[in-house]
Amino acid sequence: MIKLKQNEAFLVTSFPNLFYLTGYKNEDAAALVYGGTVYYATDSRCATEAAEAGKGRYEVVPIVKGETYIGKAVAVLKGKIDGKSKLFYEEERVKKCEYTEISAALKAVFGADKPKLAKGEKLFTEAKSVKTEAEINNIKSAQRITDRVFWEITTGRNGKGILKDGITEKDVKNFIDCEFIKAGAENAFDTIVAFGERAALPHAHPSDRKLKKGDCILIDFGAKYNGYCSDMTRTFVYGYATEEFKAAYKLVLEAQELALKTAKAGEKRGCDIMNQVVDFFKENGADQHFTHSLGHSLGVEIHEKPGFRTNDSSKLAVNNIITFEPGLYFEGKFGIRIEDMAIITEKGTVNLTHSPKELLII
Ligand SMILES: [Mn+2]
Repeated sequence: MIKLKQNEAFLVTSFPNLFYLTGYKNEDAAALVYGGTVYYATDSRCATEAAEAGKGRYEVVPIVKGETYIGKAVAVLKGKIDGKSKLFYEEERVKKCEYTEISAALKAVFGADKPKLAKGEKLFTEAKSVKTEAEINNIKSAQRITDRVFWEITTGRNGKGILKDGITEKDVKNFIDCEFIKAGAENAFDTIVAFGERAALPHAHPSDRKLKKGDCILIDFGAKYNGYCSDMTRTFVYGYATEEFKAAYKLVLEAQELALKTAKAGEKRGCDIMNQVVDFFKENGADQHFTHSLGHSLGVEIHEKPGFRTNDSSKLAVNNIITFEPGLYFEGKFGIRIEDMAIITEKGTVNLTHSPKELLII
């Protein structure tokens, strides 16, 4: 939960942060955090259900005709704070028209003695980066579903999985997305399935490309469970693997294991872990094929902070959950990415991803 001082309040308008605060899924709302209470302004379509769901967690303030979510949430503050106080808002998410509406609402409620608007995004970023036990359990459940779907694809009850000559990237994507729904989950993001040379495009959109012997198969996917994301990538081969592919695969796996071994809470920064992997690829003459960052935090959103990026100097903390996803991409030939999620601890990392990583040949 975000931490505020006594004379501070926070107006929340973005869906991810509303969900983070309330655990209730609804885009048409605004929330006001003040004095340890979350006031949730929504309309009559959701007010009854939201009040039921929010017992003990937030208080619903229903809007009536002519009122707005923002106006109603700001009005909660009347008589509570004044011109010496701060009202935080989400400066990285609020649209210009919403900012104008917030300013107008403050003026309407407080007149000249209105609280100052202040940038508050960092309060959410920091709070969300440290996962609670309940959040960790949701992410673990999401990953369990993802691991199971990977098993269905590659092995399944018949021991052969679903892959065969002529199956398309779209077919595999559809299979994954249906399995998520059957498991009571949804997609954390758009599933990526890429065969052969298309795997050299790190974020390929699934196409009608048919599977043939000698293709690599790159699948980047994740279930979302109770609103919490998982994220995993596996690359394997259909039929046979070339020596070139095997060597590159070994390098990606070694890079990932190196990062998983090095990351821990305390002095290590996101950029340190990223740079270490870049250096490792450099020593092996492959750094020009590693074209993206090494990883990102995730939770109610698929991309959160901190991350393993050259420009992220934030220190890793206990109960961050971050992906470790090095990749090497060879245009016109193949691409390889291996992605796990791990919890950061004082001693190191605890991997939440359990699908096998030794090179799989199907
Ligand atoms: Mn990822």
